[in-house]
Amino acid sequence: MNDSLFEKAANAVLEGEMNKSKEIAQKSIDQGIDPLKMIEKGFSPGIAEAGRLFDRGELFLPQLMTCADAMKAATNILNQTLGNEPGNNEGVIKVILGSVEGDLHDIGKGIVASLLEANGIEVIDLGTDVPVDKFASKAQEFEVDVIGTSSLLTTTMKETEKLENYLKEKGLRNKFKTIVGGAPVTERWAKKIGADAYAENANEAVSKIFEITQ
Ligand code: B1M
Repeated sequence: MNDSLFEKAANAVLEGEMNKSKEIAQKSIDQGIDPLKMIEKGFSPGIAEAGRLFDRGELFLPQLMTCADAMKAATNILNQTLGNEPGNNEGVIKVILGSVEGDLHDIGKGIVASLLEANGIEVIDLGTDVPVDKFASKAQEFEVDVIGTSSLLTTTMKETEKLENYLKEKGLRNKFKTIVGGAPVTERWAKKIGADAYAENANEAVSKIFEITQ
């Protein structure tokens, strides 16, 4: 039963069918399917396949954008069911999140943000294309515990190293913990640049943030 809904979700994204995606997202909520499981097993394989076809030149950018819109419409619905509403988590761990400068990908970051909030972590989401000085100034302004970056491109991934160096230069490195994520980012990269943590997915982001802020 779930398997066929997962398959339908993947196909709706791959075909760029926004309305169908929304319908399937709503149906999965009505059926009581875990929203994160629905994203990971249903919608994500669809966008991953779209990415593969794009890579092979079998799908063009406008089509990929339509697929992304369908994916985003579904995750927007599912993210809301992950847990707490934003703003209900005052007094606990505070995390600033953003996609690094030059990076406009934000679907995964949105899922991470929602799951952190669902786990009682306060999230300040700076959006996309965030330069390192903005991460630093907003982290100070909001007195956060953790700076979290998302990078989806091999080129923009280097911004995370820039951030580590910037924080050091400004004497701020010890004030905040850092966590990095996004498809091309690895544990090895995180260690190389001196980030405090790496998370492969939204669930891991939650556990790693609890770990580094203990
Ligand atoms: Co882009 N794109 N894209 N794209 N896109 C990739 C990343 C790519 C791998 C596709 C491909 O060629 N196969 C490729 C990068 C190649 C590379 O760098 N080696 C690529 C490219 C080339 C580009 C453009 C340059 C294309 C062009 O213009 N010619 C362009 C760049 C724009 C820019 O950023 N400046 C571009 C544009 C776009 C769209 C706008 C069309 C759209 C983004 C829409 C949006 O986000 N609003 C898009 C999409 C959708 C993708 C793919 C297909 C899917 C990304 C996604 O949403 N995945 C992607 C291929 C792929 O990743 N398989 C691709 C689903 C999401 C749930 O997963 O984001 O990985 P993900 O998030 C996960 C984890 O990574 C992790 O948790 C999340 C949930 O589990 N995670 C974190 C993420 N952030 C985290 C932070 C953490 C912890 C965990 O802590 C803080």
